[in-house]
Amino acid sequence: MHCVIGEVARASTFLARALRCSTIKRAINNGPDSTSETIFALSSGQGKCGVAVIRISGPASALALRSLTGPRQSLPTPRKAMLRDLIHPHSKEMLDRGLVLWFPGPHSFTGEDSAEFHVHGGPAVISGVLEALGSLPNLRPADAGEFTRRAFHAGKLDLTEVEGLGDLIHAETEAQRRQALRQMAGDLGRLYRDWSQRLTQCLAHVEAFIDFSEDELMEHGVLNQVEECLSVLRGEIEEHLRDERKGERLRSGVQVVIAGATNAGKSSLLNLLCQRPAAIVSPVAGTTRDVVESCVDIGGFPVLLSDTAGLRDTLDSVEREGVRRARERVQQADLALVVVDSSQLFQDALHIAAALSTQLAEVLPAGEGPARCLLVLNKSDLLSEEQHRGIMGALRERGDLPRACLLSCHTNSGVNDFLSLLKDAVQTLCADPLTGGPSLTQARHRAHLLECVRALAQYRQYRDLDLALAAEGVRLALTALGRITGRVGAEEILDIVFRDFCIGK
Ligand SMILES: Nc1nc2c(ncn2[C@@H]2O[C@H](COP(=O)(O)OP(=O)(O)OP(=O)(O)O)[C@@H](O)[C@H]2O)c(=O)[nH]1
Ligand SMILES: [Mg+2]
Repeated sequence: MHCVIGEVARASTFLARALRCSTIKRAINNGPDSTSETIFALSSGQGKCGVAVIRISGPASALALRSLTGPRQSLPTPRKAMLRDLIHPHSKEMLDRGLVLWFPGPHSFTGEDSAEFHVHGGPAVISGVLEALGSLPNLRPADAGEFTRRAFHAGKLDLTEVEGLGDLIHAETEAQRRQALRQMAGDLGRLYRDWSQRLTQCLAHVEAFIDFSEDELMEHGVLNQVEECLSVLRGEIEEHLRDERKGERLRSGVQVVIAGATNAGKSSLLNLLCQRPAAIVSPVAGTTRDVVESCVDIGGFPVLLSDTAGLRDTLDSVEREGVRRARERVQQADLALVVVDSSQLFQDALHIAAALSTQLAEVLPAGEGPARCLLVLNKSDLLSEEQHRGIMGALRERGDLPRACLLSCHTNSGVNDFLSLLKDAVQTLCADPLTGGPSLTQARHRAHLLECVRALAQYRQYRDLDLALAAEGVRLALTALGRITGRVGAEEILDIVFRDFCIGK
């Protein structure tokens, strides 16, 4: 035990010291030639595991490989795993026996000479190899996302692909993984590059017209072609923007709020959906006051569920705040699950549908709530057959009510039907990552695309007044598109994009 604690302490002291050194080094050398440094990091996850992967990238990678595997050993065949003893270059102590891989640049992830050590995933082995690498000249620990940053600078990935890679690492559901893989494969980048190429062509024609039209060297109708091309392009970009944020929603999760009167069974529904007692359930009306959140996977789609305080007038100031928060959540949510106690509903048998409308209006004041909502009629176990039939009949007759289902959080009856209704609703709110064009997945993309559309409007506004000013609009549109893929102004955007990357990626 003592020994393990000692190893962990040694590893963290070493890492802290190495990170301090690397920060100082970078403060001195903050320019683009920081890529002449060789970086290393543990690329697999932290903690004990069967195999850990330590990655190196930069000009001293071959030296590092040789230093740890013995100078007499030849470099491994490129991209082929070789079993080697790993020896500390100074103490000559054996650190582990593991696989080494050699990726000579430019055919590597970063485009630079790179290597990987696949070692046993114990803390002492990992810290031993990291310390051995840190003791070599010109090697330093990598910053968060630095391998990917180098890949971007080497032109291996554009910014949308970098974002796709980041999303893939964070993907928690199947649909998120599909969308991230598609973006990482370059689908979105290709779409934006195609638009850029068409814009570049238009700009070239407009500039040629400005320069040569007086000499009558230009064909007639060039500007008409430009006009036609820009208007088609604008239509395509606007269509791409009219996505109701589906791609962004799939990336960050669908916000689903559970709302309704006190004691309807909202917290019971939350617990049922997340399969754990996330919220307190009790027969006391007004049990939940704060918003209780839980992330769940609904049919491969990420959902952030929020259970809220039951809506009622109250003199209790804490509960009043809870009700205010509940209403705020309802307004922000993509989908509301309006929970109703069906056994209470039946007391007003003649007016079931009217009573449901009233409860809905209580949760979703006109024009304020989310456009989409599902009615969850809970506590069906308390209904007689006849009552059950009465409610189903009322739902059938009133086509203006949202989609509804009758269920019991106690007996689980009706839960499967509810889940498929919920999955349908969530799926409609998200992009389908397998069909259609690629979706924009970040607010950043949207902002640059809107900038692009505005710049194209400048072309239309000035084309008959001042062609040079109109051409400037096309140039601005191109810049806006270039910012999405990182072709333009990358440095200022890079820090934002790489913020979520971890060390070793
Ligand atoms: N019979 C029956 N009782 C249920 C069902 N679902 C919930 N209950 C009970 O109803 C009571 C209230 O449930 P909660 O889940 O706390 O209701 P809530 O809507 O969160 O209540 P507040 O937080 O007070 O607004 C508890 O006693 C639950 O056990 C159900 O399907 N059938
Ligand atoms: Mg509750």
